[in-house]
Amino acid sequence: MKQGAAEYTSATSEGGDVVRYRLEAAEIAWEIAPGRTVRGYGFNGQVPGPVLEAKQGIPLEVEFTNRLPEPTVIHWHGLRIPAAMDGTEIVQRPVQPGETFTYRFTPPDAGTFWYHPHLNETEQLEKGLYGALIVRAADELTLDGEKVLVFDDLRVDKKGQIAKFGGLKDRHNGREGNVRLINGKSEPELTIAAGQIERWRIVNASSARYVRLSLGGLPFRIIGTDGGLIEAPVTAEEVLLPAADRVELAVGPFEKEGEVLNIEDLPYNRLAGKKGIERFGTIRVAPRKPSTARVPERLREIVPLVTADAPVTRTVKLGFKMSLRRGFDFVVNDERHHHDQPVKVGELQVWDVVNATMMDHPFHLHGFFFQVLEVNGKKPAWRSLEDVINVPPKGTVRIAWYPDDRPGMWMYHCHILEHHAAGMMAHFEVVR
Ligand SMILES: [Cu+2]
Repeated sequence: MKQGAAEYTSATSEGGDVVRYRLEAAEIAWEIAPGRTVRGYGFNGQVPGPVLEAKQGIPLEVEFTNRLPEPTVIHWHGLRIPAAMDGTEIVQRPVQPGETFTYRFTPPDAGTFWYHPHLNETEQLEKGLYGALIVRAADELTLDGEKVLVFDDLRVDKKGQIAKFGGLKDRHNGREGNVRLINGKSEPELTIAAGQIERWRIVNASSARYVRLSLGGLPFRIIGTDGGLIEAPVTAEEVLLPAADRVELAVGPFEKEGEVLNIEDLPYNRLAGKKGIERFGTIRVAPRKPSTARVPERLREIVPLVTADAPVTRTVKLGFKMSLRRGFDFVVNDERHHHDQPVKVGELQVWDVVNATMMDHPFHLHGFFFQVLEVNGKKPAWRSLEDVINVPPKGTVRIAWYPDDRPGMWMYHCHILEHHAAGMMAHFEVVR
């Protein structure tokens, strides 16, 4: 599962260390399985793009060159960085074919993030433009090993190529695939030594698929989500990853050497077509090795943003609307590509995200973490920092977030890429 290294330098400049990468997007022959190649897009010739390793509080520079036949921009999903570096079409002119743009920012939080285009996403991500970005803390929790696993699904047609977009049906349901990939490969085998515990950083880069992840039905410990570590490990046998979501797990120890476990996506009905159990890959338990890993009982403290029943400052309604021209639209507050009210720096936000439709939508806020206060009136079992949360059909999720001093244009949207494209998005300004 080794991913090719990006060009990487950690150079010393006047202000101290800078981590530098060079990324190039181009058309590639993407080998999804031995002897099975599709025409796709890649960063530095590979899918996923290289794992970018940044350091918390140390500037990161990514010199991006677009060698695609179409414009693009690169969004740094989950990073709390200045608006101008968010990599969307509202904060920068798209990078045209042949052009180079350098992103510069200092990642403030340790965790598992990802990068992907924010233009023509339904095509560019499907073709393979995505990669993980790890921000490491100086005092990182290290276990016996680490894996970065980017999940995706791809719809391959009878000719063995990436299928053409499925029109209104895909626009409605979101495009799900018939080939399931981990790190760009169809159903790979991962290995972990018996007796060891590893830190697995997982990103769901699918266009629309919700991955209800199971590792052979055996328990694992959830240790982190979108915004880094949670307060204490949570033992679970499955975890739901809506499109664009991340989770960090402490996996193992497994006891039986030679055992093969399925990495599965369990049935989940997001009311856009049911699926059964589908396999993403396997885990082979390798010969036993000694373990020095210890998963602490306390991982971190997350100070609650809201202590009492804070008043709701905004309602965001995710909706569906018939349209004479387009058949239907997905909307926010009854509007496609909604222009929402500004938010003032320093003013606590409590938002009710209301899903007025009959299907799930993964709500994503750019550039800021939120805390989930309630899902359908119920407090979540544990506290976390998130930038993606599933809003169940006809349900309401109450979130709280704090606009720190990063004025500029920001967005929120449904991260089912087809719904975003069909209008379920909004932009708003953070003002001083
Ligand atoms: Cu949606």
